[in-house]
Amino acid sequence: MSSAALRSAVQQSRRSALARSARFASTSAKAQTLKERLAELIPAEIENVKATRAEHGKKSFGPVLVDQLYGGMRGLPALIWDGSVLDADEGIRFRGKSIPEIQQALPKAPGGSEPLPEGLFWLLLTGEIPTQEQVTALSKDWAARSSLPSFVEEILDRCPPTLHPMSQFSLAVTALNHDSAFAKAYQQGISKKEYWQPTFEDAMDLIAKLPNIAGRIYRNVYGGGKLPAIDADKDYSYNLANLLGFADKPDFVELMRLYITIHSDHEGGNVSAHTGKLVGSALSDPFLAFGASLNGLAGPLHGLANQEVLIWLRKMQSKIGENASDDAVREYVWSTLKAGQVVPGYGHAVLRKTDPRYMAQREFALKHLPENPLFKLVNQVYNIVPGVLLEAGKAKNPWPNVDAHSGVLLTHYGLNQMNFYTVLFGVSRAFGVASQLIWDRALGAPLERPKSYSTEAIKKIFKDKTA
Ligand code: FAM
Repeated sequence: MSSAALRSAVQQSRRSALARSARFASTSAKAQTLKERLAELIPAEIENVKATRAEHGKKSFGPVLVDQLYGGMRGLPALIWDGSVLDADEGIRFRGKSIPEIQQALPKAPGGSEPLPEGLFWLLLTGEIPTQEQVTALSKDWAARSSLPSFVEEILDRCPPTLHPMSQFSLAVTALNHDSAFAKAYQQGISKKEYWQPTFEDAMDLIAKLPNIAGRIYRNVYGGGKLPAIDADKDYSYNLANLLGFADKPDFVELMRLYITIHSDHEGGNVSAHTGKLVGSALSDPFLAFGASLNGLAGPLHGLANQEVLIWLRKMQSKIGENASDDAVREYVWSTLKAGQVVPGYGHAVLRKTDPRYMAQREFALKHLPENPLFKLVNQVYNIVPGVLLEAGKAKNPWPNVDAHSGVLLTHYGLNQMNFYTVLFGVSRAFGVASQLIWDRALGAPLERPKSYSTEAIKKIFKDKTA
């Protein structure tokens, strides 16, 4: 590197250090909207990315093995995702903060003890803990944006109740593209530099409208009468619970706050997050991008696992009875494996320890429903499945993931329609996908286009190579 280039790199790195310290300083005392704060942060982050690329851009991240091409790209460093990073042993950190840390640090509802997802969204976008006032303003903003176009309501009302709730969810979210601010601005010739602004508006609209979509699907499919109106003086999770018909149970409302927070984001490589980012990279608007995320989340190896866990537990109970012995449970787990099926709620593509999202839900259960028979069964299963999976010797991670626990909590409060569970996961996942979409447009992330190879091409490439 020439001395001029070195000087410029040092200056750049100093500038970026300054930018970072400003970026992660606590939110200024002046009340600001999320959009105003973002507008302040974006120029510094653009410089930060430039400096990082200047410093590290040509460095190797290690070898790519042919096995990774065939093996679902496990461990392949391939994406930038700023909201959260997943450690195989420790689990998820949102902007550097663990689940217990955000449970402590994020603002709560009056009288509540779980974090408000509004605060988590602010954290994902800015890296900062918002004030109570800022979180309340976000609740109000989302309430004001929450209504659905009547044609989207009609689409949902015309779906047969036999159509899976996730398919209905994806249809409705995709149809919201009708009013996309980004799609409209693009047609009108918006400059690249401004992309993030209509993306932000769409992302806010998307999140705001999800309770009305989820509530409408729930009531259409399972009954429960007319959908109540969103209450602008209440938080997002209260409104979601109310639309589902459970707001009279304060613990359920608290559960929603915790649930949305911990399901919001799990770095960028998981199917729903990566799909959203990939589709968004074609400059498809946030509704189209998140509709695609939902279709990935609806798979049984991903978000549908929360439904599958309950179905599996119920099947087990009908086969071996309630209060079955450990031996009977163990035998049932083996029979699942021998039938060539997976034990839902166990294993993970990245995690190698018990998922802290499982632990957060377990702690909630210990506090609110320690005597629940299904919770006791989940505990019994927790004590048995890892041993069996280890003995079977295939799964790299024998420990439970987030989905092993969520259904039990929902069932406890009477939300026992299992095929609705992934819709709640979807509402939550919008927080993570939407915040990354905003940053991708702010930072000018390019179209994703990795390289693929045929098996013949692989054989040819390595024909005469020894290693
Ligand atoms: N039960 C039985 N077998 C399992 C297993 C489980 N829970 N987890 C992994 N295996 C098997 C896996 O099917 C594979 O078998 P084959 O070699 O015959 O293909 C082998 O063990 C090696 O798999 P791995 O490397 O440990 O896992 P992967 O990274 O390929 O897959 C999961 C990860 C999550 C798809 C897998 O663990 C699984 O199918 N778990 C059950 C479904 C589930 O709970 N999914 C939800 C994951 C969750 F966190 C989420 O996304 N919401």
